Amino acid sequence: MTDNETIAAISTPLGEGGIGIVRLSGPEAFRIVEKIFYCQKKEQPDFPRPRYLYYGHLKDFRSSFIDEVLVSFMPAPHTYTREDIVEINCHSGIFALRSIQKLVLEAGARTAEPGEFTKRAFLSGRIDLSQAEAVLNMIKARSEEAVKVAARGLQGELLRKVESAREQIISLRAPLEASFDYPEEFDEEFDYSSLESGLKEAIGHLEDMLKGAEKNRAYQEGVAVAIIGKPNVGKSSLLNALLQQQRAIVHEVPGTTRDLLEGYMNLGGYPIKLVDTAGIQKTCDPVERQGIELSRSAAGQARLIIMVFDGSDEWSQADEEIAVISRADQGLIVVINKTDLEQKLNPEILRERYPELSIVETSAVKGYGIKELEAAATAELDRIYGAETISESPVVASIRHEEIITRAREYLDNALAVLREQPLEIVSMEMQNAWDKLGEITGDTVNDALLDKIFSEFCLGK
Ligand SMILES: Nc1nc2c(ncn2[C@@H]2O[C@H](COP(=O)(O)OP(=O)(O)OP(=O)(O)O)[C@@H](O)[C@H]2O)c(=O)[nH]1
Ligand SMILES: [Mg+2]
Repeated sequence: MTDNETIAAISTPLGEGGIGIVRLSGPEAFRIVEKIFYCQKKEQPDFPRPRYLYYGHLKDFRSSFIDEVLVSFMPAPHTYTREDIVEINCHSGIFALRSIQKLVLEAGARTAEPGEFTKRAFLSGRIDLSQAEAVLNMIKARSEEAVKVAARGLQGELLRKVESAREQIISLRAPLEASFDYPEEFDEEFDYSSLESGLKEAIGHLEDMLKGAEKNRAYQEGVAVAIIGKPNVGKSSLLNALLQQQRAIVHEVPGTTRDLLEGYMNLGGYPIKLVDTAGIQKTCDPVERQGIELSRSAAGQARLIIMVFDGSDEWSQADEEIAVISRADQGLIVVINKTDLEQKLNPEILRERYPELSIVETSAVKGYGIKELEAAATAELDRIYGAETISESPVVASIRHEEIITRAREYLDNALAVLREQPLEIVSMEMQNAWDKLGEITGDTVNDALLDKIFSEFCLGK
């Protein structure tokens, strides 16, 4: 299935570092590197020995010295792509790496597309699509928990669960199909009840796979948390305190923050994208109004809202407008800030409005209550995503997988619904649809356009 070209890419980050790697994969990989690699051991009859590290240097076609390198030759099929692979360990610098990349292209390789090494690993059957996506998740993981989820995907946990669900569907369909092919042998009443209980069991398995999926996805993709409030309550100060850096401009003039400002942090293993927003109030200033629209849209997209009120200021209509912003499906934390100043805000107003929440009191300037705010946010995230630990939850960690399993479950639901009402051919077709759909996770029933889309999200060189 793979094309026959030999691909090459810089596989380490492009920057200054101890070691950089240029990697080649394909049938010409050895010959291409042998043209430019100079090494004393080259005359030995067993050169190049598999997975042996050769010291030498690279020269271009005008015999100019390029770099001192260590090169390993890994013959197919026991490699990442199942093709011949060569890795050139060189000095890591942008120009050093680029000049080696240019050299291997001159020698006959072509530049790899993003994710093409992993795509070849998939096309050659070394890994399935769920494992290929786990590779991507591993690279992009922004917390330890995200790494754990990706590692489980990489070891094929999702693959095994999906395959067993598909096998279950096949074995349920077998008697159905036999009754179509040999109707004379099935003149007795069809055994509806065992198919019914089998379908229910299969639906139960798919539902189990979806449990905890949202939490896994949160670990993998991160959680958007928006800080909202009227102007000057200390939103930017709280963002800075949480991020422990002077990320946002803080000023006594209300309306300081005009644009959305993002910072990244970790809360209880959840990678958080913390968004500071412009203070929301009625205004005629067109620029401020645009900023406020952005604030409202950031609040709308957030999974968790940190709603900030100024303890040193009396409750006002502007606070009233903030208090109605969060939706029932979002997490919410209510903060009274500026508790180091004389308090004019009556906290009862908030307690009555949010009887089920504990209200966090902070002073962003003095650093009071920041740990409590973090703990409250972590507890709220656990509440949203379910507090079960990661090892108990399944390995579904992407919206793509979630949608596929949900769709497959719908097909099985349909099969169950029409079981005693419609011809068995319809039941069987719905089961076939569920089986096909699940194949999109492993890559068994996936089209080229979808494959291209998935692999285009990879970085170059992977
Ligand atoms: N005393 C005291 N002052 C605070 C506290 N938090 C913020 N401030 C001050 O309040 C002013 C406004 O703070 P910001 O963090 O800029 O407030 P903001 O909510 O981001 O304001 P806008 O961006 O204008 O909406 C600044 O002068 C801060 O130093 C606090 O806990 N205690
Ligand atoms: Mg601000």
